Amino acid sequence: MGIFEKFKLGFKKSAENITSGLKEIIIKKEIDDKTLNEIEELLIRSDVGVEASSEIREIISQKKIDPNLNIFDEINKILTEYIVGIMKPLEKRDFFHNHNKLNIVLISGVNGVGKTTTIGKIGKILKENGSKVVLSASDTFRAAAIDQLDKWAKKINVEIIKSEPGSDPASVAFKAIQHAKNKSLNQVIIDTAGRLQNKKNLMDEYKKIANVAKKIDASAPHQVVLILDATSGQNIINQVDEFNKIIPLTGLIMTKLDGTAKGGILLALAKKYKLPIIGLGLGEKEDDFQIFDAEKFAKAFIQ
Ligand SMILES: Nc1nc2c(ncn2[C@@H]2O[C@H](COP(=O)(O)OP(=O)(O)O)[C@@H](O)[C@H]2O)c(=O)[nH]1
Ligand SMILES: [Mg+2]
Repeated sequence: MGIFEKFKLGFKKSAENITSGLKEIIIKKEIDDKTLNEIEELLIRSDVGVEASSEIREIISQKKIDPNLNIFDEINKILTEYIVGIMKPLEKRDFFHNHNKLNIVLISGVNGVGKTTTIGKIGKILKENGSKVVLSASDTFRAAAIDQLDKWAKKINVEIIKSEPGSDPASVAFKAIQHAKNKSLNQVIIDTAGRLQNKKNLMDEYKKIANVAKKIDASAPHQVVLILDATSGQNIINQVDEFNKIIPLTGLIMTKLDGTAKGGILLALAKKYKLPIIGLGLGEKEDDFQIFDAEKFAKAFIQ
């Protein structure tokens, strides 16, 4: 199965919701207020957010769809155009390009969202694109976290800088960045500990990592990427707010889209924050990752 088929399959539940919902709603040849309300409600139930849902309602009502056309197809077209219009500007393919200069990427997110796994996946793509990658095992909170990143480093065949469990995460990052400079490596990807929001000391450590990076390179961290778990529901919005407050985010990656009907939340996020979307996680394996593409997303979401 190709990655796009996997992606479509991941979105099957979300898409089926919308498709069968629309088919039930659109039974007449014209779109009246009742139908518009029902479409709006369906979209809200699919997690695309109140704002986007009401805008889509407005666009459909203004459109004066010719009753001789297939109304269902016309509405799908409007939805696709709307999604691509909002999300196309948020593509960030250059994240994966080899810029041939030191690029320090800080990976953030609460516990269990998929940070370490995602580092393995993006590290692999960066390496394939010619970057020289080093991972920084700055989640020193648990021994297992260091081992997990170590396994990924071996699997994708990149370097890793690590220290004993319980050691200072910022000093590990410092060593990783120094190592990159000494060896002319150009991508440093820093793993961090989760459960940050409600643990002040971990939040302080997170900030300290960024400050230490700045000491070596004033423009660092060049990327601050928040990892979000698609199955976390409305908590996702809080997580974006909280992390954005501490160090401004430069991009998002949403994981676990393979196991949920909640894919619509990505549109709500796009609408609310306009943060670049780097990619989507579609499973636990190294290639279960899709670099974000707005058209593909829309196609999978509407089907
Ligand atoms: N189904 C699925 N599982 C994932 C995905 N990304 C990560 N996981 C799993 O989620 C769990 C937590 O991932 P981990 O990378 O350790 O999260 P971290 O605590 O944020 O570093 C692990 O069991 C991963 O295999 C994904 O895109 N899809
Ligand atoms: Mg981890």
